[in-house]
Parts: sequence; C-alpha cells; structure tokens
Amino acid sequence: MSSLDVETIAEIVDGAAKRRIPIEQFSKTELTLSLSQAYQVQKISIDKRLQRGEKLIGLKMGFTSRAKMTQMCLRDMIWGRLTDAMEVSSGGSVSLKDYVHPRIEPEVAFRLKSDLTGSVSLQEAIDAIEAVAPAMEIIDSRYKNFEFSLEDVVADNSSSSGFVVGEWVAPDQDISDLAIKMLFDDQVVQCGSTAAILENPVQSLVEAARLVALEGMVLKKGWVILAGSATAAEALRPNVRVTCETDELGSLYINVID
Ligand code: OOG
Ligand code: MG
Repeated sequence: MSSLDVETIAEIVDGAAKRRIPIEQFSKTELTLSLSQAYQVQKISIDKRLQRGEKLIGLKMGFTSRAKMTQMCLRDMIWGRLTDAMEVSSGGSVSLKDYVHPRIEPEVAFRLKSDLTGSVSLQEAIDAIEAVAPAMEIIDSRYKNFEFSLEDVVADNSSSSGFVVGEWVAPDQDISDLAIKMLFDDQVVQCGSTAAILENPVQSLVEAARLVALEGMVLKKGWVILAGSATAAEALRPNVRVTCETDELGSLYINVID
C-alpha cells in the first residue's frame, strides 16, 4: 500500500455504496492492496453499516462456479458479508435507483443450526444446515464498468448488495444436481445446474468455513450463507419480474422498478 490506509479506503468504498457513484479500481492506482488488507477494508466498511444500525446476518460466497469465474476473469473463491438491510423479500420490489449497475444471479442459500469454522468435512457441513432455499443475489460493483481485481472486489464486499431467499425447506434431499434457471418475465435468461457450484453447493459451505477461519471468523448459528451463483449474472432491467426456478426447491421472484 502507498499513501492511503485501510480505514481511508473503507471510507471511500462505503461512500461509493451510499452515494451510488462508481469509483476507480484501487488496483489501477499506485495503491497495492494485499488480499488480507482487502478483507480488512471489507470488515471496516461493513462495520460502518453495523454502526448505522444494520445487523450482520450471514455471508455470501463468490466465484464458486466456472461460469462466474469466466464472466469476471477471476479464478479464486471470495466471500462477503450480508446484512439485514440487504435482504429483499421474495415477491418484493427493488428500484434501480438504489444501485450503481446491478446484476442478478441464481443461487442456493443455507441457514445454519450450529456454528461452523475451519477445516470441516462435507458431512459436518451437512450436519450444520438447518434449512435450504433457492435464492438470488443482487451484485453491484462500486467500481466503474463493473471491472476489478480480486483485491478490489473483496474490498468492495465481493459486490454483494442484495439477496432474496425463497421458501426454506428441511435439508433432507440431495441438492447436488438440481436444474436451476432465471427468467426475466417469461424469457429464460440463464439456466444451469446446482452442480455448477463446486459440484455440490454444500461444498461451498465447507469452503466458507475454511476461508472465514483465515480471518479469525466463525459462521454463526442462524446465519444465511449464499453458495455462489450457478450461472453468469444478468444486468437488471427496469420493469421486469425476475424469477428463479429450481426443480425441487421451488421458486422465488422480485419485481424491478425504475
Ligand atoms: C463478484 C461476486 C461473485 C458469485 O456468486 O460468484 C458472486 C462479482 O461477480 O461481482 O457473487
Ligand atoms: Mg453471488
């Protein structure tokens, strides 16, 4: 890093999110953020939201599918924090005015019934799941043109801006290869399989436990964990209903207004 410290960078990122004005990528300046500094920036900027009254309610994984890695030209898994203010209820509306250049992607969500951290087996991750649901994540990079390095995106809470969760169901079925698709009105814009998420979305929980432990964190009982998108993301458009449908887990939708 050169002149700016993590606190100042966190203020810049937080300000961009609040004002919805995109900023330059830090990696395009003389600043060089390490990955661990980027996670510090993420923590400090989300702490600012918590100080404004938001609650930390979970975590999102990113780049757990090849489709997403290919779309964004990055290869390593990342994670970000979810707050209660980011949750949009299923059947609810979002306004494009609340974002810079939002995109949406089909995901799977888990709710935890026990804490999880460090090196855990697939079975230990399964045992920690209270409920599972189809979900969509609204990502919105605070960087110009939705372009970033791995450190840039991590500092920007891994682009997380909103999420919608469908109906929670008990985790008593195999979710490793369910058909999942996303529609804008009645047009299918993305389709794939949950197998695209690390061959099994539960594996994303294993990776989340491992990655947060590197930052001294624990996935908490009651938290929502987004496994990452199964497909590439789609730019949100005004006046569409976005629906995510899965074979076995059901569906959810939101309406997008201007
Ligand atoms: C980074 C976040 C990636 C996912 O599900 O893979 C992500 C981005 O694409 O802006 O949320
Ligand atoms: Mg995502």
